[in-house]
Amino acid sequence: RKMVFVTGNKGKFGEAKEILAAKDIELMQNADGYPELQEDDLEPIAAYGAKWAAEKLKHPVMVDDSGLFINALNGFPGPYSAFVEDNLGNQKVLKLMEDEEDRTAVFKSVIGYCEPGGEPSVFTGTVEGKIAFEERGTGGFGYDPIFEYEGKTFGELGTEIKNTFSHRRRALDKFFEWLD
Ligand code: ITT
Ligand code: NA
Repeated sequence: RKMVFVTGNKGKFGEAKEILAAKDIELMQNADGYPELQEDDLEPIAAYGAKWAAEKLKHPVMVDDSGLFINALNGFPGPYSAFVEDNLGNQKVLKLMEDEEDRTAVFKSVIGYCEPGGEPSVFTGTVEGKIAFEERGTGGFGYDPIFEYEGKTFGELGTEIKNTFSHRRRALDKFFEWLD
């Protein structure tokens, strides 16, 4: 089975490609993008994006809207995760967290899937972790060097281990089960 993943993010695409290859799905990247709604939750953003892209490409598509929700910051950056990563970066996030004792955070990935003429479906995966005090590890992408899972950052764990239990893996597992 073949699937088109509409994303401009190489890190996301690489992870999803690996995860879906194990399920005999060949993933192709389309980097044309889609309009991202301004919402507090990721689900409507993924649903709208998948529907929009399916109609535009006239092909079944999946998208992945993800974000890092930091409890001490009331869920920030959440739906603004891409903007914050691109314009502020991990160091500024760490700065915001400097005096915070509550380091808990949730990484969330929402896969949106849609076929032309159809309604979108969404599949959510989450993983709970902690915000580190400094960037550690060279694996992964984006927030991986500051997101700790059981003492190691995703950057230290590397993509292969991350892929066994990440937010993205959990969302893709739900998606795959539904496809079946
Ligand atoms: P799209 O083209 O797919 O929208 P994007 O990078 O703009 O790519 P999002 O809008 O979903 O993606 O923004 C999510 C942000 O969180 C973005 O900065 C990602 O790099 C980052 N991110 C998402 N998943 C991540 C992961 O597994 N590890 C680290 N950072 C992640
Ligand atoms: Na985006």
